[in-house]
Amino acid sequence: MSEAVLSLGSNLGDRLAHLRAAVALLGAGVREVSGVYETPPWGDPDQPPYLNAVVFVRDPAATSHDWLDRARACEAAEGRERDPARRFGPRTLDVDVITVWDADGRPVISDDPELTLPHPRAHLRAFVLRPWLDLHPGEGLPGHPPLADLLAAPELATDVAGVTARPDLKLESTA
Ligand code: PH2
Ligand code: MG
Ligand code: MG
Repeated sequence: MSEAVLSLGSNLGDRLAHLRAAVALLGAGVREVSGVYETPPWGDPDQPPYLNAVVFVRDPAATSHDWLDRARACEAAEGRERDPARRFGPRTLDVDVITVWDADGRPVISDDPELTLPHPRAHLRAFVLRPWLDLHPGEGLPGHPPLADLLAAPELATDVAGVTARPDLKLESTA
């Protein structure tokens, strides 16, 4: 069994539709979804604002790389194009594997360049940490202080202030 936290982001086209498509494509593996947040672009300021959310997923059979494959399949389905000149540039859909727990509930630690776990920049990203706080945060980001403490760090104050809840937007219909 494995469990994972995935981060969803979109800043091109119908942003909410892209995030919802990811939840639909991840299917029965999705156990919890966060609220949707409007967030200023991080890492490359010259692009539109993002919608971000976080999902908690579980699948008895999935390995860490299965989560990566599923994340990439979601991105491909939503027409994601990669611009090698802009590492943190705009995108229809980005699905990042933030952290994975194995069958024994232990965090997977990996320096595989294809899938570094936990995600090496998640602790710097209010657009990941704040939506995650909506979920049962568990132990949070392995190897780091609790989510609330990370969000309270002075270095993140500007980013945290820019993260705006969008309760008018929902990832899943409640019907
Ligand atoms: N994703 C990026 C780069 N910058 N900024 C925000 N606010 N949200 C994102 O999801 C995001 C970003 C590349 O993965
Ligand atoms: Mg990303
Ligand atoms: Mg990505």
